[in-house]
Amino acid sequence: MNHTFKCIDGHTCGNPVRVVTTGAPVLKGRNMSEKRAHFLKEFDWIRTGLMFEPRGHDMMSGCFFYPPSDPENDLGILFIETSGCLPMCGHGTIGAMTIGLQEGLIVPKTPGVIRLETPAGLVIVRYQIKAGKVEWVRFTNVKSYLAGQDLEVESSYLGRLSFDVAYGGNFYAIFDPQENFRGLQDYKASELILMARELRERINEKYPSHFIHLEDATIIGVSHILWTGNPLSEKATARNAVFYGDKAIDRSPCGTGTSARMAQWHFKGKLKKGAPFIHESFIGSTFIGSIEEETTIGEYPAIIPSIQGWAKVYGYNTITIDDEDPFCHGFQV
Ligand code: PYC
Repeated sequence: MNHTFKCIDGHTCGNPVRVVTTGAPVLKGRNMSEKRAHFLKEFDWIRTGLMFEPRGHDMMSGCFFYPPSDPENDLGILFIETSGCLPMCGHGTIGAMTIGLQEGLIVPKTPGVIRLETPAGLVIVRYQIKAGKVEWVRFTNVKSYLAGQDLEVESSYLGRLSFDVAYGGNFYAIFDPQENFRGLQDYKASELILMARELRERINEKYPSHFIHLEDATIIGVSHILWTGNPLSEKATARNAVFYGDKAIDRSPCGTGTSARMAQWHFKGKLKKGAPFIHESFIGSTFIGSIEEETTIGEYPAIIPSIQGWAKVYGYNTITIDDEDPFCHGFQV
């Protein structure tokens, strides 16, 4: 049997976004978090088929749109990635909203504002369109907070390392320059990937129940490693390289990673509400972050960050997953 998916492909600041416009499975659940759980249980073959080789690649990332659970909102989104279905994806949000608006898939109830239901919670999106093209997208993310600091882990490549953990829609272990790690500028992407994969495993082994979202216990564990280092441009506030999936370094500055890092900086007194945080990616593309609100989550201080970036549409794709193809569900090497 053939399963056909129409897709519109684009990229956000260099990182891919594949919006799948047909073939979304019917999902049960009262919100996108429950729908995500249903998708992972019964339909994960669609994700692996569309994201992994030979139809995707190590960095591939995409989404499906769903009707909103709350009629006040515009739509729901399910992120599909090589790493699973993330609760929230920043570059995915910027790319998907750009594609959705430009291609007429999204018509917001209030022009200029999209109320987007994500598995991690409600995200408010603003945008600017000029001559039929979306110039920028800015989204106000879920509450972001510092979840752990000055923790230690042993790397077989670098030795003992200290790190912080922050949440910005996913949990990030943040490695800042220190004695055994001089900064991401000293390494190739392939080296950062190799070292990060081991660190993620060791952190989740060493701290098995430390990183559980304070309001949603389905979000659990460090899923991403964020390396920091010297910016390439004088205009940037900071630079990062985010490791996700098994072999990916985000080409964009990573929206949830930027949110997590802003929460870390805010907690340490390095970033004030309203100050621009220009975050540079591994390839030099930038997002503009800002703290919109200071708030709390449980008893912890938290921020509500906004992230602004741009995306481009580049392709229209009809992808078939044929049950008789031995690689119909994709593969990873
Ligand atoms: O932009 O939030 C993001 C993201 C997560 C993984 C890749 N990009």
